[in-house]
Amino acid sequence: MESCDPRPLVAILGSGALARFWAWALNGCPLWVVGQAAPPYHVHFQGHTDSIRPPFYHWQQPIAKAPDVVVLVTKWRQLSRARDWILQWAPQSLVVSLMNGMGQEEALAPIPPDHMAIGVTTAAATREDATAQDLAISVQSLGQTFLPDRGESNLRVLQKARPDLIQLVDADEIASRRWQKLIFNSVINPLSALADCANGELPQHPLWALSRPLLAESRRIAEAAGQCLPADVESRLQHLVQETAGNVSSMLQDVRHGYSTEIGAINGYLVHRANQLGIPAPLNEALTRLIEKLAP
Ligand code: KPL
Repeated sequence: MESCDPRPLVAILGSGALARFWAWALNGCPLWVVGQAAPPYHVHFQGHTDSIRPPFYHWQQPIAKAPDVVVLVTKWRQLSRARDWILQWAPQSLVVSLMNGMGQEEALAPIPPDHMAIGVTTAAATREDATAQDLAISVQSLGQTFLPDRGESNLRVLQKARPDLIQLVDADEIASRRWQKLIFNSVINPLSALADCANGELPQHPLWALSRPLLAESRRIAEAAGQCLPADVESRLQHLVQETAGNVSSMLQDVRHGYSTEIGAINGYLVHRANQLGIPAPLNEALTRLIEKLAP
């Protein structure tokens, strides 16, 4: 029987830490998950455990009804599979991308830009899978999630479902937030992956000595690319490190699981922009090479 629920049907693409986070955060909305690792997911947050069992489809499974909204939270290594899935099953849906890094627009190119809302999130969650059947995450920080306000009612409904997490902001603000997140990721992710430690232990690690010059280099690239970043970007970085202290960064999680990382969409993207702009990016370049060697 057709559902008469007026709320949009949401499909979450991915089954890693962030996908489980969103399945938990939007629990109660009509949603299902598409990915590799079938629920139940156990979510540890502030001393409590919630177990959720959203309806689930494997990538290759046919779906019964096209979703209204697709929340794209896969890793970059799964992006082409996610793109093909969207083109096959959800060509008219609104795609909300909350992936790390930059360049999604180009990578998702056949999907028309007016079907896409590229947002940014500072939510932090770490996978804690005990076994392949026992899928768990610990949520370190709910963070904040920003989505571009283009007047879509489906985004408004999502925002209303979680007004504590999701804010709709204008195009300039979203661009600046995406760059800020990119710059923070360009420091925290590779340094934590090389130091092999949780975010909160980074400031005590000798490699953290690189954080200042690296932040300055990434910032110069952003500014040369026309971004105006807040003056207190350095203290915002420190705040993010503290807020996500218990988190194992997504890059370190990838390295520990033997997966390829998102370095190309983070520091690699900054190197690419620096080359286009004719400015040097030695630290971003060195870190990109080191991480590519660590996790090819
Ligand atoms: O985005 C993150 C990541 O790990 O990719 C942060 C916010 C740095 C949290 O670890």
